[in-house]
Amino acid sequence: MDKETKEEGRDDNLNEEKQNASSESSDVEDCSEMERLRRYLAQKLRLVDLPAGEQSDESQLQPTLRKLSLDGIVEYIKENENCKIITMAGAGISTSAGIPDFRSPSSGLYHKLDKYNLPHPQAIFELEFFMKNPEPFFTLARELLPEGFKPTISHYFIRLLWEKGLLLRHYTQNIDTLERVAGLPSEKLVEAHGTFHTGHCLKCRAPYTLPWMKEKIIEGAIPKCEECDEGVVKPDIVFFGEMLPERFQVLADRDFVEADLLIIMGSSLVVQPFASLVDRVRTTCPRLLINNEKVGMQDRLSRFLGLRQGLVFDAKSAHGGRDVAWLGDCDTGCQLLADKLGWRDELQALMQRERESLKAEDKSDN
Ligand code: CNA
Repeated sequence: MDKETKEEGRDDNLNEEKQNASSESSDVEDCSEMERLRRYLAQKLRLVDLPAGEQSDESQLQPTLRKLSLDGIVEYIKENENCKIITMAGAGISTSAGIPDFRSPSSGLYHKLDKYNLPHPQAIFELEFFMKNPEPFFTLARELLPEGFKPTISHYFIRLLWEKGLLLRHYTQNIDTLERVAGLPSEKLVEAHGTFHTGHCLKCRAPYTLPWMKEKIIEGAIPKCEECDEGVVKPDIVFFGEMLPERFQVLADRDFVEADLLIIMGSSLVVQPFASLVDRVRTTCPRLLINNEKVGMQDRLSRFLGLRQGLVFDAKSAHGGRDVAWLGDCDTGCQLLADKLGWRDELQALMQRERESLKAEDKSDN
């Protein structure tokens, strides 16, 4: 190789290095552009997780969990005297009362709907389908009606949180009214998917009570409005395609930013907008899931984009580790939590008192 070729070669290398350098610097610019965008979103929308050390003042001041376990949650509650707790529940807190959930394999209602000949399982709770054919819903309602079902340990645990002044609010997807039966006051309760407690005529909106609807449904009749003589009376449960109650929207906006702890129990966290409530607490608020299975977890795309979405049961996450999954039966989980908090006797006494008074009510009804 002559000198000239060597020089040319060196020039080529230099050019390549310069090009690499300039593409690296444009990469750096791209990265900083991305970073700027992330920060902008973080500030404006509060959607993005910033790396540890760049968190807002809010998160630096707040304590996170020392242990990512039920014991860590217990410690956290004990140390925060005025801990404001939000509970979120789904059908799983009522299965031990004998009411099937939707999605559990084999025992869930969606696996038992063949006899209704539906276009798809969810149709039974779709307004459009109900308007055309209300019969399948009322046949199913006979199985679901709050008839003789008793609240579970989980319901009474939530009531105990209220009695201890720790319950900011209970958000439920359940329509079985068992929170009311357990004695939770209505101002502490958000029935996000409505309730069987009341009903309305779909034509003239005349209101009806649960005992009135119950009588018709148990007889096997489709409840027809006695005011307009035409409309079907539908329990005030929210069907797919209907708006959630205004109370849900108003209180969710107010409550979730206030919460110090979120406890989610017995839900598959797939029905929106309820499921996304878990993302509305502050980034430092610990979240405890008590459920048969892990649910509501951050998906890969959200993780890749750094979006603050879904539960992250991973101590190394940018959340700094604040989500705990306790897997198993809701009643067992609530009992264990009560035991560890030193509330065993109180929970026991509360349940005994309430169950006796429900028995007395049953007797006086018969
Ligand atoms: P779902 O989708 O059926 O999920 C229930 C979840 O709870 C699943 O993850 C189960 O693994 C879990 N689970 C079931 N039993 C237990 C248990 N004993 N201990 C621990 N985990 C358990 O129900 P979602 O509530 O998430 O779905 C929302 C729907 C269900 C709402 O629209 C409700 O109206 C509807 N629903 C309500 C009731 C009720 O009021 N009791 C009954 C059936 C369906």
